[in-house]
Amino acid sequence: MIIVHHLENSRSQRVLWMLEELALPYEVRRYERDKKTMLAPPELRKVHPLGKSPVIEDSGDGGRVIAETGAIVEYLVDKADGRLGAPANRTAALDYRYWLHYAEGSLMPPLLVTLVLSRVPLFGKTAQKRIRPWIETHLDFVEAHLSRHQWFAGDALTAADVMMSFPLEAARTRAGLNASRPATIAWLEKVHARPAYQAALRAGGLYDYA
Ligand SMILES: N[C@@H](CCC(=O)N[C@@H](CS)C(=O)NCC(=O)O)C(=O)O
Repeated sequence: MIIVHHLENSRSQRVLWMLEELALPYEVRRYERDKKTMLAPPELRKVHPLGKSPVIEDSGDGGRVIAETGAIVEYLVDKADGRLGAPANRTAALDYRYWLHYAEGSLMPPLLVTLVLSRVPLFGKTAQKRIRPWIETHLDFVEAHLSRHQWFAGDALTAADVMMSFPLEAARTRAGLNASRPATIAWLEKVHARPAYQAALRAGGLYDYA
């Protein structure tokens, strides 16, 4: 059995979606954010030293603890004998690897900076304007890819799509992603319509991005 240490309204939602798609049994331990700071509660540090979410614990693997969404998602692909993993086609497999890393490695950082700046009085708004063009470049890049491909890594859903869901949801909620990028919006709608995605939302509780 896999225990998911899940923080409300967070990146961790992707792990629940992944588990639902793979139909692997899991249990959710929910954590609430501090209402003022929005940080995770200190209990999460007992699970992993960084005190962030997601973290999973796998009793089927001696209680092994895995942190970092990308590492968790790859762990689950292995556990499911490769389902939702890299496609056989070489180009699609390289796309798979690229987008899997791009989600947290390239797209999330400017989105996180803009979120943090939105909470900084006065100087925050001006600084946010400097970041905006970077985000626009990223969103154009994603739109160009999705206007040529059904999914991030070819013609079927993979873990790369799961990884890309949170940054694109966050971009839609707080960084101006809208109908002017129709392929990306269509992809988000297709994701949100999946029964496994909906089941994950029910399992996770509060989530403002879907
Ligand atoms: N790159 C890491 C980021 C983990 C992370 O920052 N998680 C956020 C949730 S969106 C968190 O736990 N924030 C609460 C905090 O920093 O206290 C991952 O994808 O797992």
